[in-house]
Amino acid sequence: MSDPLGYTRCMPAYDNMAIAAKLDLAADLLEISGADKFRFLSYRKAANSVRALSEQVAALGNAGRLTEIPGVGAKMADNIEQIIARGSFDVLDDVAKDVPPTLADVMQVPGVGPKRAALLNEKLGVKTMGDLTTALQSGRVATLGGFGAKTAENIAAGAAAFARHHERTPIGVALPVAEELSSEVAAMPSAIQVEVAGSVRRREETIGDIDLVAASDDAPALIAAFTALPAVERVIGAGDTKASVELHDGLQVDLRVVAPDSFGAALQYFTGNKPHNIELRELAKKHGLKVNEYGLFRVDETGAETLKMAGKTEEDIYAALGLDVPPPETRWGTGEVGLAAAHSLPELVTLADIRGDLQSHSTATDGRNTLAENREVAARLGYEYFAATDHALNLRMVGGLDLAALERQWAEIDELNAEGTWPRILKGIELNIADDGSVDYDEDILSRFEIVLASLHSGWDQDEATATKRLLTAIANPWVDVIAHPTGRIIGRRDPIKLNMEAVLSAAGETGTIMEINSYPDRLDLSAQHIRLARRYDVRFSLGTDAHASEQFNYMRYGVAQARRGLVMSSELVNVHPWETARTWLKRAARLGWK
Ligand code: DGT
Ligand code: CA
Ligand code: CA
Ligand code: ZN
Repeated sequence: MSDPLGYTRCMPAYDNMAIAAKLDLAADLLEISGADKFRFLSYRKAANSVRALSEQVAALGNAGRLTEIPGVGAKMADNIEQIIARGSFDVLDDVAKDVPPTLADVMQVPGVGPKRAALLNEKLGVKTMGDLTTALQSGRVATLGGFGAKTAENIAAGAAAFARHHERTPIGVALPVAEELSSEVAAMPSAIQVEVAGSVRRREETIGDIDLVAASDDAPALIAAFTALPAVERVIGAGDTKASVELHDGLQVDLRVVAPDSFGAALQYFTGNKPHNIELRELAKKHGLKVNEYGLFRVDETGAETLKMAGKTEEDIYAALGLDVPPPETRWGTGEVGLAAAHSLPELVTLADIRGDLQSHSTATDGRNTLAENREVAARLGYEYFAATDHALNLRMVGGLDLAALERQWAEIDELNAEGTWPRILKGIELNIADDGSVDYDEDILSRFEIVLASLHSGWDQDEATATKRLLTAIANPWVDVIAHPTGRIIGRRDPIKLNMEAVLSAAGETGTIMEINSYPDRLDLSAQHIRLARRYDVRFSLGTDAHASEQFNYMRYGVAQARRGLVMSSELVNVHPWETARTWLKRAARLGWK
């Protein structure tokens, strides 16, 4: 898909982190191969210097200045030049002929290490983490000379931990943890200011690790208090200004502490993402400035910092570069910096704009709470309305509603709505889109709902042409107002159904079929990329939590974040309007004379 903002960015294919990773990989493989200690340590040392560098190594390489990097001599400079040019270098290629690169992962497993990785490879043919798991399960690891049952048990525990840490964590798990930790750190006497940064602040769908940024006049005290928090299982590393810890649940958290006059710079830097930061750095350079985690500086011709121009707040950093502040959710490095420079960033939807939730389930099907209980939570959230969208007839396993059950629910809703001041409950339904694109009820029933959602609940293996035709049929149905969780994906568990999204979204735009942004944190469906695509076809959106329990009405903030990542303005969302207006956006409005 081309860049939706028509703005192309420019970043080196091998930035500092990528270069460092290649050097580290060579070090690991050399160590497994039994190479001389000085030899593999020299690669690790160079990797660390490259990572610590605030300038782009690739730019230094172009200027022939690589040997200025600490720990980088002529030979290492040649290696780095090769990485910049082709992504690898001769030494790495040579050692990789003898040692499979995937053994570097195996070596990292607690209880394995370089010597055992080599043995497992030589004796049992273990090359990958998968091989290790298989070998552990077969009992062959325990019988290997010098290992034994106890060692095998340790390695199995290590492998499980390794797998946990290398999986990404859903935002719905990471965000509450990050917020909780952030407030715990903020309450420490040595903390002046604390914010969540990194991918959590950008509200990515999944999170590698949590990043916290703090301002303090006594960084060592704050680091000590942080690493002593009860949630901490293990301190991975701690210095005077930075600590990495693993929590009991396996989540990893990085805390960076800076002086108060660098807080905004650090927050900006550690929020990222990396391409966004690289664009800022390039922009600063053009102005003869330098931006890093300590501030924005004027530099002289040798590159030395001469004057600090900003650092205390994030706004100051952007303003000094002539930029508006792009919302963290949009910091992708795909055009938002250009919009910020032109003062034309879109006014994105906020949680406060939302007047109602357009997907929820109750005890009538597979929800845990009654309509009245759901309504209590909706009231607490300040909503004017919410749609009761229980499952339709053909979803048999959850007791999809037949006409008699519908009539009962409608009577209950009428009674509840007659009580007055509460949020209004809308008579909705979540239809099933059958394999041929048809839905559960006839027109005489479909016309009686106030809002109708339709979604896929089966047929995940269909090929793209079949699945696309199926969805297009539902979109063409005049009684289908909203397509709910359009791709059916479950993050980390089920891939999206294969669809020609251009065809689906253009049809949605043409027919006025609303596309849901499902706010359930392991769905987040549409994806931000698909939302950006949909906006080009003038598609309108609805936000629904798909709550299956009343407290899940609180998931709305994940959907709002996803909408913001998709650059959605509140004018594009149906449920920012009072119901009297919102309902006129529905396809059925024309047939039912709603104006
Ligand atoms: P994650 O943890 O994989 O979900 O993603 P992030 O974005 O939180 O990545 P992380 O934790 O490695 O680093 C946090 C932020 O710090 C990142 O978004 C941008 C910044 N950062 C880290 N390393 C570099 C770097 O080498 N260059 C630049 N420009 N920024 C970096
Ligand atoms: Ca992170
Ligand atoms: Ca991190
Ligand atoms: Zn359900």
